[in-house]
Amino acid sequence: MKKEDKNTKSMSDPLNCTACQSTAKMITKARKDGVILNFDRADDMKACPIGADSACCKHCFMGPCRLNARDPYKKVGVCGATIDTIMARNFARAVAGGSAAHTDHGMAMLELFRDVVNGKIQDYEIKDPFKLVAVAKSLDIETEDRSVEEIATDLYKELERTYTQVEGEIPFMKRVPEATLENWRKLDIVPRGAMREIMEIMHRTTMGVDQHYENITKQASRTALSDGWGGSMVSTEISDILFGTPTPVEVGVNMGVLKENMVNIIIHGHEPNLFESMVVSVGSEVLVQAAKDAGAEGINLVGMCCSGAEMMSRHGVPHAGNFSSTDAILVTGAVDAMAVDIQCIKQGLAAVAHCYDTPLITTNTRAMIEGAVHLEFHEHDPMACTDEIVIKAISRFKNRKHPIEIPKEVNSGIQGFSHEYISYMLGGTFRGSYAPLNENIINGRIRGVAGVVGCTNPRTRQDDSHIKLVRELIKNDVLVLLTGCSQIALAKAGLSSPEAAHFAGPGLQEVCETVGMPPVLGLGSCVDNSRILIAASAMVAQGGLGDSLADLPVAGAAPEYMSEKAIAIGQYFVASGVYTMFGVTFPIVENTKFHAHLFKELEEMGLGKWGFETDPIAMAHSMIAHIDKKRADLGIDKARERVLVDMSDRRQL
Ligand code: SF4
Ligand code: MSK
Repeated sequence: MKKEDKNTKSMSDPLNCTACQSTAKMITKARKDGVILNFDRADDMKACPIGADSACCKHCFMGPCRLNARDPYKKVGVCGATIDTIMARNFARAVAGGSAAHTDHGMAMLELFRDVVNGKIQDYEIKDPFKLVAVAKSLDIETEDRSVEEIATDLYKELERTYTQVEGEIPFMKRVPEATLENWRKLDIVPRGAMREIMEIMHRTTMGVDQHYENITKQASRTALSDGWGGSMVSTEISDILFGTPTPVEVGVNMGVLKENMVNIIIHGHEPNLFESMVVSVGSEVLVQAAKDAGAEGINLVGMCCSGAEMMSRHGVPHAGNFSSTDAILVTGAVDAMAVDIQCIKQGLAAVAHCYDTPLITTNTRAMIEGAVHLEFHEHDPMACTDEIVIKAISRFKNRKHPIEIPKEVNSGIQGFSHEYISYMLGGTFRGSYAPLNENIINGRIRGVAGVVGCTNPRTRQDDSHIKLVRELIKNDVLVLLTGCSQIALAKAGLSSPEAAHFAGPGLQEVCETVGMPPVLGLGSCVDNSRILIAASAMVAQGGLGDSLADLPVAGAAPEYMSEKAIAIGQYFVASGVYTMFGVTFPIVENTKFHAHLFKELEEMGLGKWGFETDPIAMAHSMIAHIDKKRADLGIDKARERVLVDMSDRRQL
């Protein structure tokens, strides 16, 4: 299923590549400078239509086998595999790849936590002991009269099961609403342990093992759930405990956060430990003095992509842009070093960095790039790496030889809405509660909640679908929760400020104005989609909106996704009961049994379902129609006539 729209337009106009003005300016400059960016490559590289439909298999060397999407049941592979088996296996492997990425990241955070607790690592500490206690309690770990170390040691042991356990249920199943969990037990999709689930999917999708698309999808669900309610959730919770739980903070987003007279350092990737250590290094008096001695006014640290989104949410570190802008920003000539760790790091960055003499520094043992400098980051001695990054950046500043052109755009907004803060914001600081959110959904001021997440993709106009989709949702009183590159797209569009409430429909606008919140709430990085699951569970636990996650008037979307991680996220949202829509393309052939399974039958089994739409307005209305159907099923559809907030309501809020 592939309906690209961008490539039918002329790519000579940068504004057909992106809705981001600063990225468009840098595309223009790159063309003048003779530098190739991801947009140019996307234009030049025709996607293989058979691959885009997932109608090819290269799981053994009797193939590769290619089936015809226009007549999907005419042929089978050499082994006899049908189109449904081939598509299901490819889909399941994407889920495994995405889940492995989140899970390995989560495991790295858990290992850091273990070594902080046992004293082997001295440079980090537990910043949020309250969250430690809350997470421990949620897993029935005894907390009364116990030290932070004792609780943390038990929490580590418990959470390690998320990865290594081979039988039983992963720990955070305790957070799943009972009716949802019972359905998962009945369907036999409760994850046992992430390593086992990913291993099993890889086994079952090799040649000649699992050759029933329904059974393969079952394992894809179990694996995806081990990501959303396992690897990703551990990553979010442990990162909050170690580095602090986000609370709202005003932050500038866009390329204008670069400063011509400062040493500019960009951190791009997904693991917050590198970035946390960078914050310490750029605060070093010795290094700041070295920057001044080199003629700079100081050191300017900014983030990109998801670790950038986490640091923006936790510490108010400015954010320079999302995935599709990571090479374009180097074209400013103002980036004195870009340090990267894992995930979503385009190899093409190396060539662009080389053109502007910007050091591109890889830091993680799992992720090296030919042509980049590798400075390995070790949590036992983090400053050895991060100080060296600063030194390299200062040296580049001193020897700058390329003209600097920094786009002026900076969009200020409020970021850092953890699921805890949503409950405090709506329920009161001393008695956080989801009751006001549920009440406002029941009385119809808020029609429902949408999670809009995921990447940007140079095969479609950057940020455009995110912005149009979200504006349409809030106009129709749907409260939007954002993560990852989507959060950055909406921040750049100015929707993260409370003043943007006037874009919302009358009910949502009243709630936003009463509470003083923006109509879109940014929750952090792509692993922080787990916050959406926790918030949804809290809504069910609060009561009045059904017994299971599948009952809630909610929907999800990743309108510009590009990563296997997004497929894993989509599948764990679907398995959790959410109608989840993707744009750009979907790796599946329509009018097949596997298509009907993902887009219809999963919902009949009490889960959610997939949807696909490239038009963001049509996508919004599919999501709204689904939300309205859930409202009708709950018997709260009559309350949608406009209810004004009176003084007593305001006091209550
Ligand atoms: Fe072809 Fe079957 Fe081998 Fe796939 S597993 S490449 S369909 S023979
Ligand atoms: S960084 S996975 S491009 S959201 Fe998490 Fe953005 Fe997608 Fe990467």
